Amino acid sequence: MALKLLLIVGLVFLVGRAATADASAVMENLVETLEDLVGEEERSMDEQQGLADNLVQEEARGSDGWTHWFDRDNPLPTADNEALCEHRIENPGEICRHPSGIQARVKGSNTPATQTSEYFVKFSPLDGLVCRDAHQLDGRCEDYEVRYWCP
Ligand SMILES: [Ca+2]
Ligand SMILES: [Ca+2]
Repeated sequence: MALKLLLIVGLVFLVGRAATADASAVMENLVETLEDLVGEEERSMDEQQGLADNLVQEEARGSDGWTHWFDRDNPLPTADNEALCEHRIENPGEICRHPSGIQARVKGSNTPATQTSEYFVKFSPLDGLVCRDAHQLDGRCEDYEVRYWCP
């Protein structure tokens, strides 16, 4: 890429000195070529980014699109904080950019969070799950684990 640019700059310089009637047409062609090259470079960077995103998702998903279960916190002393932002920080590259689903269950059981009748501050694919002890009738959240769906 750098070499191509150098050649083009050199050509532009020569054409500028030639000052023929065709010079402006040649210049236009060169400018177009330059724009094409820059466009190519940008496209190839986009492709690389797309590839990296795919790899991140491939690593995170099981055979069926779910990540593994995350359990980073315990209800004591104040809350069970299973927020997506925390999971991302602690597990770099393991969760895709836009999870479209979330499942939460009482850790080590098959009891879905939705069946505990506890109140959650956050519970969505882009937030994760946050349960505060103070919000519960019995003063204590269950210990939850969550996983994300990466389409
Ligand atoms: Ca409880
Ligand atoms: Ca937990």
